[in-house]
Amino acid sequence: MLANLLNLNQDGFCIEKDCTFAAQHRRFEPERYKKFKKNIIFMAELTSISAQIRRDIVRMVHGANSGHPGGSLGCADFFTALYFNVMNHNPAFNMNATNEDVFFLSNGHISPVFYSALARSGYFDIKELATFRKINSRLQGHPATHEHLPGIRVASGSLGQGMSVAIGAALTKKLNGESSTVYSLHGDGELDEGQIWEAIMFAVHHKVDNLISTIDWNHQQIDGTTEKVMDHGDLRRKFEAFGWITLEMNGNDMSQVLETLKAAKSLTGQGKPIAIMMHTIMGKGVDFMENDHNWHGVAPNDEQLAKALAQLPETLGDY
Ligand SMILES: Cc1ncc(C[n+]2csc(CCOP(=O)(O)OP(=O)(O)O)c2C)c(N)n1
Ligand SMILES: [Mg+2]
Repeated sequence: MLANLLNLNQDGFCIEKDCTFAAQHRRFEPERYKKFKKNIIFMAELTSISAQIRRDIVRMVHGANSGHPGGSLGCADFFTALYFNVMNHNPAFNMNATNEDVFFLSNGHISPVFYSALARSGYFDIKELATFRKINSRLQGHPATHEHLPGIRVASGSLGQGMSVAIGAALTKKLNGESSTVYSLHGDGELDEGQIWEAIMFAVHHKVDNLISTIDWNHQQIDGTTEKVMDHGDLRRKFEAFGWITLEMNGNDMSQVLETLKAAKSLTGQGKPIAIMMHTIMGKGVDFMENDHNWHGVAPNDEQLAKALAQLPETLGDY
């Protein structure tokens, strides 16, 4: 199945344009070739996980006839990289996260991608994804701690609060002498909230250098483009002006996401918080949802679901 996704033949050799590279390295540099082959299969694994997460998202939102597919689809690659490669975390969930990396979702409306990533990485049974937004489900529209869903450490959905929470956790880890990292994710529309900018200043003043905050810079929000609703200008320069270390990446290119998150990790411990400006496409992976704010929080109907699923390969098996 992975071979099909990447056009590898039965021996794992690339059938497409990288062939020449593969053939050369196979013949002349066996060690380097082995590394290349391992990498390409590893990337295929991550890409196949994010494809399944995208299927989960549209099926969950369709099943509930409500929810937020747009931002969720755009952030599927980021969640895959975090939960399947970058973070040191334990799916045998422990609220305190001692000696673990922690992630806080501040833009809580994109819960479908969060729930799918948690289930797919072993926090709870993938079958539970079918209960999304149903009465008495632990998978509420916006994550809440009183549902005791493994992986959820804070309620979110009321925008603007998650960076303050992440800073609190990051300071706690420093006080406890822990070297682990705190990650947070924010929508670009979410940056309209004043509390975020207080947190941005606070993190610099208090040298919160074990925090990596990512901004989903998709230029879309609930009622239109961010340029139309509230123009942020050059977000990267704003974070820099406030004193953060900043990085930028294409959040829908798995290798860039991995590289940038690793670069961010290597910049921790230098007295400054780190922000990643993540360019994504709202609705990524479903052509009629892409770049359209109307898919911020609307469920696909039966026909739209079928069209969407035809574009999203089932790689790990549907729930
Ligand atoms: C404090 C607060 N104000 C308003 C809202 C309503 N609201 C929900 S999502 C959203 C837009 C968020 O935009 P963005 O973070 O860019 O999300 P995207 O559309 O890209 O998924 C708004 C205004 C909210 N959830 N919380
Ligand atoms: Mg947005």
